[in-house]
Amino acid sequence: FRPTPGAAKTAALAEARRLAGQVLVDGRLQCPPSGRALPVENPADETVIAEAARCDARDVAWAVEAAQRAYPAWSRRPARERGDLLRRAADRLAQEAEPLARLMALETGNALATQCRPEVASAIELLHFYAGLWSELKGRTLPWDPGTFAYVTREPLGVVGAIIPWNAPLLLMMAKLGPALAAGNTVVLKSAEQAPLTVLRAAEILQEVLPPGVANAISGYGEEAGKPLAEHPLVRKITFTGSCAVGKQILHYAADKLCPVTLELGGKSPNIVMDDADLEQVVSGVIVGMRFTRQGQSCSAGTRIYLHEKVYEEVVSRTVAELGKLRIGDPLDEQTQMGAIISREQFDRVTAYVEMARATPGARILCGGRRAAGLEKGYFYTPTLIEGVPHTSPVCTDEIFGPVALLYRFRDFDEALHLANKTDFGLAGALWTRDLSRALSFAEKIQAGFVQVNQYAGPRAGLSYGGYKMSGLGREYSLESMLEHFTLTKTVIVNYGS
Ligand code: TXE
Repeated sequence: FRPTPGAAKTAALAEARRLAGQVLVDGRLQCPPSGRALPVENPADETVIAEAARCDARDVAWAVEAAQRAYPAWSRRPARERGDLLRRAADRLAQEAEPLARLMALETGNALATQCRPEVASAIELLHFYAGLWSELKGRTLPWDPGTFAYVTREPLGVVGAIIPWNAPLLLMMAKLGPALAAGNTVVLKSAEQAPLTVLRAAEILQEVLPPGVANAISGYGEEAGKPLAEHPLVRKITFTGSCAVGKQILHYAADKLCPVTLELGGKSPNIVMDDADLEQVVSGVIVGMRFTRQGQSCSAGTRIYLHEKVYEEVVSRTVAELGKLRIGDPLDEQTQMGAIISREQFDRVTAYVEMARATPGARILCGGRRAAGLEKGYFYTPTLIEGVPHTSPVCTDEIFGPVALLYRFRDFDEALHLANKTDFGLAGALWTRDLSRALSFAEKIQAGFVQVNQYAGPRAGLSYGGYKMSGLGREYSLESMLEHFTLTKTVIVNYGS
């Protein structure tokens, strides 16, 4: 049974109001000590849907202390039991998938059908993945000096501080909680001020299965809640997804206490189409790559598109035609393929970049470049393709994080590769070709952490995901992410006498 958009919205609004003002700390939904609130907006109609908790340093300390109290028992629990609890938690999320997806559509503006449902499924898959990794938390023994027994074990770090953005709240929540909890850490997770409710509801569901204090979810602004969380002396690991600028600040906070940090930051990823590619595949792949079904608000979006001169005109005209068919509108409507940009601030930012391109000599807007017609309320922007923007322009060097992609024409592979690598970022990249040696050469030479040939999918459970250069530090979604970023090794040498 699928309710009408109106009924789905009413149900999601009721859920948002039930969660208002609260955080999930120490095993239950409760109001934090400060009792302050921040408005959460529906980006599709610009109304306030609920007042979420606006945590400050005192609230953060209160949550971290709860996580610290839960740590000894959780870390000592057999890894297999932790895995079992996480698997049951993932199963509970699966039972609540539809209301979670609706709440997400309400507060993020992402379309229910094309973005929110698939995201909930991916988040559950990711938690299942980490739940199954308990047997990988193993150490090793070494043949050391005679009469000694030497071994290396893995231990959790303690309380993890996790800070996430709004663009994929549930997936990013599980990308942090999954490896941290599986390895025996406890967590305080701060959601983004624009999208705290889905995370809070998911934390409440996890809480039905997990011991109190193991997984805490708080909300608030970056400076007020994120900074004290990262700086708190009991937080022994920080994992962050967000902008480059804040990522750098996080490193500064961590420096004072020498705390390890994982950063998943922005991107401006290249998508290169050779003249021997299957153009049918290319057109849909380029569109999927731009992530316009989530308004381009994805760190892995392929927003610099390099087309071989022989196929340029054809790919451009077919892509423009396909983008014109994208149905933009109410995120809760089953027919909608593209929803609203998260906030007025992001909408204005996207608009400013497009206007900068419009004013650039030689640049041409091929489609979009304006607010969606007939949708005066809400932050709806049309899918936008621009050609002729110089590689030195901020439109090309900055991550716009909206439905805007740039097109470039090239003559040969080396030129395309050179331009593709001409960026401070290095998160993702793709090449479309039937030539195997070219594909492998691209994989070798592209400076990016997530590389694809003849497809442009997002991260999936099991395969490492993370950036080169300014796109971040560390890897997520994989076994390495749990072992390398959420455990410490300890070497023990026992001299038992010969
Ligand atoms: O990110 P911020 P914003 C990029 C994208 C976007 C831009 C701005 O280009 O246009 O960032 O988005 C918390 N100490 N990405 O403003 O500010 C904040 O509360 C501690 C790429 O939303 O980085 C939120 O929880 N925490 C990205 C989180 O950091 C702080 C996804 C992200 O906010 C803080 C999102 C501080 N001083 C945006 N300041 C990706 N990699 O996918 C803010 N925060």
